[in-house]
Amino acid sequence: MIQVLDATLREGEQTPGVYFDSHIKLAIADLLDRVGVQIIEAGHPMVAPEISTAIRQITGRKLSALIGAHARSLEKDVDLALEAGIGFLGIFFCVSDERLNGIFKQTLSSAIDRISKVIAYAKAQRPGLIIRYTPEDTVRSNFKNVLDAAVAAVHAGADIISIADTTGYMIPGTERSMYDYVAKLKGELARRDAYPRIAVHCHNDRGLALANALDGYRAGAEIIDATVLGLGERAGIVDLAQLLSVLSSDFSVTAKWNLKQLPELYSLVSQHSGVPIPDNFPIIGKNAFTHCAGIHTHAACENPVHYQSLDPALLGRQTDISLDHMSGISSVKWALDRIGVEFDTQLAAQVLTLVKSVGQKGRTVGLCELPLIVEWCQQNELEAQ
Ligand code: HCA
Ligand code: CU
Repeated sequence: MIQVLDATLREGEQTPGVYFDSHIKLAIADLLDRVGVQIIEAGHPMVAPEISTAIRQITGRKLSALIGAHARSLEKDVDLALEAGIGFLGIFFCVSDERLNGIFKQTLSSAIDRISKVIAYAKAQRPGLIIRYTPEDTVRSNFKNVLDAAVAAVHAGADIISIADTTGYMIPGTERSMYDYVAKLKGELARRDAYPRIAVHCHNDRGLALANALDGYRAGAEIIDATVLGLGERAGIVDLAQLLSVLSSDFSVTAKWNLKQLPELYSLVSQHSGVPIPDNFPIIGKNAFTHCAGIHTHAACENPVHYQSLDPALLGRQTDISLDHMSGISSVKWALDRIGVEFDTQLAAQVLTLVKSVGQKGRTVGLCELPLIVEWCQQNELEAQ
């Protein structure tokens, strides 16, 4: 069964300017738990004492989700994470030749030693701990280095190997395919008697994070990382709402996710991150299920499926129709019905004229403004008699 790991409180806080106060972190964790994500990566305790405390408070809430922390490949990071009471630990260490030679000044075998020691140390401290090892920038690192490090990590006690596309480098259907990478790594690990669960962590630098994550899933990845609003370093990672919606509606995943909680979660995170939700943001944006042009609204009023391939009810939302310069008589008919005004051809034509003229000023007529327009049209009609 596929598991979704939400990293809003860890990767999401790596968005420039984003920091969630501790009480907001708790509220976000609660909502993520209500959405039903299986793993919450609650932070990197070494970053600040407040983060350690917040992780401890989140683990103290006894949520259904597994609560995790992020750690470098160092015993002191592991100790701090364990003190926070976590059940999941993500340990990362890059094993690309460029990074080993240029930054860490280490050989591959000493890096692998370090990774194995830290993993074995963490497992010895808490045997039930679920450990993920991530070779950072996995997909651009030498495959042999990744494989050697992953095999050693699994043999030292890692349960999960995460394939990180740290720079959003992968492109489906090319030689940089996440599908091929997952398939190849799984195969090679099995040949070395290592059978970890595979996770994918896809950055969105090319706008392909979700496509790459789904590619990884089709090849057998069992954990996908995401964040609310796709927050994270640079262009961020996979957006949680998009991921859950596509898995639920297109891949028939029947996990116990409650997508109706997503709008509340998104508004909380948007408010406290200062990152606005664009109107045209898929799934959650104001316009995600709103039809505009007359031809569209005419067909959508008959049956929304003509212009909609996702059911807004999944999110507890409804199909909407905007009233502006593109509107047609069907849009007005729909809107009059919504505000409880009986349809009349003449009235509707007048309302449409006014709606279009407001729309040409670059504004949409809201349903609360519509009664005023109706009244004005009726008054105008009376005066003309
Ligand atoms: C980071 C990089 C990371 C790590 C992912 C992981 C990435 O910010 O430390 O540890 O699984 O994209 O590689 O987010
Ligand atoms: Cu990342």
